[in-house]
Amino acid sequence: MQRLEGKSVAVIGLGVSGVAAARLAFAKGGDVYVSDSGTNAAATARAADLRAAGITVELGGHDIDRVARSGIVVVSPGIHPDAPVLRALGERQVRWISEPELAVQFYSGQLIAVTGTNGKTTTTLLIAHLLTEAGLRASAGGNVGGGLAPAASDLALLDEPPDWYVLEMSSFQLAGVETFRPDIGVVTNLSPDHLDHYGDVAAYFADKKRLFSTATSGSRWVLPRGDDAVRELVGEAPGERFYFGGDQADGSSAWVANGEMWFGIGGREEPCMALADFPLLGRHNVSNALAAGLVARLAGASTPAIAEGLRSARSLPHRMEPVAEARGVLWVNDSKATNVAATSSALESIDRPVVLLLGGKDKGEPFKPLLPGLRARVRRVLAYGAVGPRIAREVGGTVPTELLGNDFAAVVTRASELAEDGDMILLSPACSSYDMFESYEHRGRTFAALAEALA
Ligand code: UMA
Repeated sequence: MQRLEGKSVAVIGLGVSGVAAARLAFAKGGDVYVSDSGTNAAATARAADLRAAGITVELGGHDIDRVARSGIVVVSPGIHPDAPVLRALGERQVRWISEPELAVQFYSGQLIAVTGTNGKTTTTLLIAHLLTEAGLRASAGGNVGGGLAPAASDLALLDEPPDWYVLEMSSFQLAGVETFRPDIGVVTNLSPDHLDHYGDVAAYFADKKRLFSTATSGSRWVLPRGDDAVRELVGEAPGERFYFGGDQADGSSAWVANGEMWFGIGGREEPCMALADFPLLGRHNVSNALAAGLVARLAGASTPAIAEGLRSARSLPHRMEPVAEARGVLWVNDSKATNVAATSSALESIDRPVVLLLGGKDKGEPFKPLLPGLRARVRRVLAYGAVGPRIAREVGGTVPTELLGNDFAAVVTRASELAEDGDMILLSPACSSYDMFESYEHRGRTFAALAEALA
């Protein structure tokens, strides 16, 4: 699809993806109508910007008749399938697509798509970094969020189109793909998630599976070795499979042996770099690096260039991000860990004693699954915030735990008093932040500022 002249395009939702889709469709000549059920200040400001550009915007509801008459309907990923607007469209048998599905119609280079439950953002941005460092022209975007990379549609409007588009794809976005066909598709891993959106795990996996719906014999898939859920997801999809994380003997193309990362493609086995030289913290990031390096090899980057790129990789904000170090104590901000699985994975990947800040808003998740990680690595749990008393009840009998209140500065100060030479003070709270902060970013920034002051 090169132009949209004479086509009416309806965009549902005026968040980051709605704005990007509307701008792209308008730039390509479409007759664009955007609507959002909200009327808050952010929506009003976005509406004003789009209207100034000449786009029709409605706030406070959706004109279903108008949407149903549109040639193309783009739905924002966060809108639940049971939302009245999508039910109404469903009743009229109106087909809709997701924003990246619109975007890729206007891409001129090769597409790398990254999905999975954890590690998507790190892997996506690392792939783009490795390709760029190797002298290839690459741009990253998609679900990434947090201002770290643009929406998929924004990449279609770049003055200088890249040769490689690297898109992070959530299950919500994959739910609305039709022609979306990655040249290289990556699944980082798979475990239950988003159960507040999906009725069950099967529905979540079914959307992820759409990554493979347009596969051809020319498709290339980068997959974790030994992940049964991923193997089932890929099924018999056409295309060549490349595995990371196993070992040389099991046919993996990227693996760790004797403390080094290795790549082996086309019968050529090459050591890449010592794990000790890889700057990102945690074992899960080694897995992300193997996946990203393997994609870069497939895209034509040399192993030495990948080693250079991995050496200069930097952790993303709020994801196992070292924020201070003093007197042998490392302060790490993992505020993005807003559920128990994320905190478990953080604990699994650390090999030094931890003073752990655990707490926030109560989402109802049990904390018992944290016990193995807590027992193995945690010197003391500091339970704080609205959910603090429940944490103290559920883990306090097994692991040394102190119950603190809602004064975050006091919590961080207490962590500083408790930490000994060689320890890590880790904010990996397993809860959302809304009892005390505006967002996980706000919580992470506050922690980093306090850490810097105390260290
Ligand atoms: N809305 C309606 N009608 C409704 C319901 C909602 O108009 O019936 C409106 C809301 O008022 C709101 C908009 O729709 O204005 C919702 O937009 P959205 O929730 O889809 O959010 P966007 O700002 O468009 O951001 C989305 C992704 N958000 C979600 O999937 C929830 C962003 O991922 C992504 O970065 C962005 O598109 C660009 O691709 C964020 C995310 O949290 C980072 N993703 C989840 C995750 O990673 O776990 C999936």
